[in-house]
Amino acid sequence: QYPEYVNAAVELTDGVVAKGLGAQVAVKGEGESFTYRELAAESNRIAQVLIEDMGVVPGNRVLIRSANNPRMVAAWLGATKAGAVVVNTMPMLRAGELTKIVDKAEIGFALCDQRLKEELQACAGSSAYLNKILTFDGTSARQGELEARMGGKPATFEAVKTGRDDVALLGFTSGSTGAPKATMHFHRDILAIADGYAASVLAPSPEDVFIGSPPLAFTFGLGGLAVFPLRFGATAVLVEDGRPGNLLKTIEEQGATVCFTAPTAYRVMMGEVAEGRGDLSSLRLAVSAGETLPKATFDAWTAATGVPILDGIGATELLHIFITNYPDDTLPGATGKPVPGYEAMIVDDKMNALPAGEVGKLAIRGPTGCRYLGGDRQTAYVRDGWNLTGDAFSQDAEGYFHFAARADDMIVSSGYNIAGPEVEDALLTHPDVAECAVVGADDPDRGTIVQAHVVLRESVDGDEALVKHLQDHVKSVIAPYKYPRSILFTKALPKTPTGKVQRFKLKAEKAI
Ligand code: 3SK
Repeated sequence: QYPEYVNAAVELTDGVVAKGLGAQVAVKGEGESFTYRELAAESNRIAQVLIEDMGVVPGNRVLIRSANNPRMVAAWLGATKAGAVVVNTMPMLRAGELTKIVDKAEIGFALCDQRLKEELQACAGSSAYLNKILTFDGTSARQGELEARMGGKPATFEAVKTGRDDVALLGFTSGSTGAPKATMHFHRDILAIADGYAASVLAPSPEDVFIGSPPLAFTFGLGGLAVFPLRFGATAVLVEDGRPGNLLKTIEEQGATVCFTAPTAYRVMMGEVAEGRGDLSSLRLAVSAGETLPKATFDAWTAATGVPILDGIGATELLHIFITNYPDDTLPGATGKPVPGYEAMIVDDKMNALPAGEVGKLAIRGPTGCRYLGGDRQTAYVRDGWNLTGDAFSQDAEGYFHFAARADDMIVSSGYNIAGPEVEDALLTHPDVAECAVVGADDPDRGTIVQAHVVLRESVDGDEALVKHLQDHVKSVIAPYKYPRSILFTKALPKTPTGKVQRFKLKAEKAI
């Protein structure tokens, strides 16, 4: 579908200018905005600084460290135009975590928001690879080292001639163990997520205003808040503070039309709206991913806002969403059907397809399929051209896929297989429960018991009576043998920077 030579960043900037949309706002942050013409020029200047002043050659890896702001988008596009392989990193990472990434990907160059430079400098001090860091100004003041150098560069630049199959991006994923793994993505992959998922599910137009909370360093955010709006000449609104309160406020202020975030944020926002605080009526679509969207949340969101909410599942390995609900085809509680161009099947350990209704491993084949850097997980997770996502799913007779559990969220208790997320869904239907995570905990009698870590709604106190009440509630919603024999009340659940609950941390905690 793509020409032999294509540069994704050129397509997302100059390509849009060439369609006559140069004056349209491309990215809007708290301090500054760039039109498509300005974004093309900014990224051209950054590419020249990287090549001429820093010595980047095609294929070099360039790390970018920033919160979500227009400068980060320009830096990503500039490095991509320079033919570099970009590694976007989460702003909250510490030196030790950055060093693992830098060493794994042998990264020599970095562009870093100057407000975040200390941890990166500490990382450079202990890394054999990283030796050239240029800081930029993530605010609108243009006071960074990068901006000073950009001043001397022309606005035009002929991007490095990259092949459609040249690696453009390394997406890092921490998995459940914390050891980072990198997935490699080509220039064509970046375009394919927009031309596949976004075109067929979201149908964006230049009138759209995209917003959301996931960091651009997470490919969920990079797709939803940069690639998709830019591919269609729409506007991306970037917030550095992606917490639900600020997201809700900015949606209203900016008249956002498409939102990307996780179920937890949708729960908080719908609670505010239901109580008359905040207005989400500008939204035409809400995309939910990162965690499965429980039917209880789907129903409550729909009742409170009336905005279509589309659950989907993606993976850094496949760059973006590959199974989704559609605006005209949504089954509440299900993850949906494959995105056009992708195939999905449920398999056993030997890659045999399983019949409808049976829970097995989810295997995906499609245009953005993954190659792991260093081949670490290639043999175990990429089989016969299919990516094994590490999730347990089933497919029903109508073709909808249903999430059962992360493979490591299956709890075997007294010989019963219990999917932790199913117990979570049951708990979430109780009005006192704000959030919860269910794990297996060691038990001398049963081997393992179902243990729920529960965050209660404000003003509700957790005591023994409530434990019993919640247990009875679960027994009334799902098969009683699945009820959580242990319930622990907590103020907050441990989460990754991308908002996923770290169940492995809860497993390490002791039951009371
Ligand atoms: O579902 C996810 O967690 C995901 C991961 C990477 C990219 C996109 C998505 C939705």
